[in-house]
Amino acid sequence: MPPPCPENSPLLLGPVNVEFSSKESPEQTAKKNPKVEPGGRYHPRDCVSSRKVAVIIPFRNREEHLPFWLHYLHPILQRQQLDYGVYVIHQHGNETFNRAKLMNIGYSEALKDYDYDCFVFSDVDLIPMDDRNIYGCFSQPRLLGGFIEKFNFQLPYHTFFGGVTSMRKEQFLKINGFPNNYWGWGGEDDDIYNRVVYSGMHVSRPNQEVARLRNIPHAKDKGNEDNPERFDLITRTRRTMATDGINSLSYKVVRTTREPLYTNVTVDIGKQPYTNVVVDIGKRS
Ligand code: UD2
Ligand code: MN
Repeated sequence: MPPPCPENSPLLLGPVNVEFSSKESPEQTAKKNPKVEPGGRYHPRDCVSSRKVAVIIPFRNREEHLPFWLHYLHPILQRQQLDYGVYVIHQHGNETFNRAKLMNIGYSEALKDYDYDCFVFSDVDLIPMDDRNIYGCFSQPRLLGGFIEKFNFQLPYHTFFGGVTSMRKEQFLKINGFPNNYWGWGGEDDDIYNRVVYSGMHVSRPNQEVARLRNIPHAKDKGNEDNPERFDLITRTRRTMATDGINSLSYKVVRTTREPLYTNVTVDIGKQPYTNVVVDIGKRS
């Protein structure tokens, strides 16, 4: 049996040049990463990694972004000497998007494959600019993408916990996972932040030099309109987090496929149980 991997990987290169003009097909990326196994699994061959990481990506209709993510991340994750798997959790159908619920599903589905002890939750459109930003877990939940180009490489606000985050299995269970009831854009990241703090933990971040990311610019998606309930919902996390989360998760897997560079899990997550349709009756004259 090979020796344990060193505390700090000797393979790291530091800054990574990230740009979104040249397009490489996933087939070409797969050829360049021959050690990545079907389903997007990898483990170092010459040492035993102590970091068993499932990377979870919530997904729908972003076929143009995923190839960039795969192209940049696979080489980085290998240089970080992680024992990892990549899970693209694909929301089936046209109902309103639900990022946080897809993350919960990713956690559950990944654990059916392997004894992962660490979960990285990443938007499909965010790419790290330095391989010293380790996609692993730490003594506190971690914000891996604190300094993003679209926010001028500054934290957008002190309690920001969106983009790319990581949590150990115990940390994730301590907060009862993520909320399942944020349909549409926004708020779910702040709810997750609340859960972390209400559970007696705090958010750690790598330093600003290392935790810089580029975002792939995009327009707003159809089916992920701003959630008008979000301001209200995030005031209630303390009450809702015990009953809404990984302990109340329900979904149906439509299909799981092992692609060369990732595992695709297509899921039926149901739909928002009710919508706040504002009916303007107007004034009758
Ligand atoms: C911000 C946050 C993000 C999340 C979101 C609100 C940053 C850097 N990121 O991103 O973490 O909190 O606001 O929900 O501030 N997606 C699809 N298909 C869709 C819609 C979303 O695949 O139709 C996935 C995809 O992985 C995407 C992610 O969900 O990257 C977040 O959605 P977004 O990119 O529209 O939101 P954005 O950029 O405002
Ligand atoms: Mn985005």
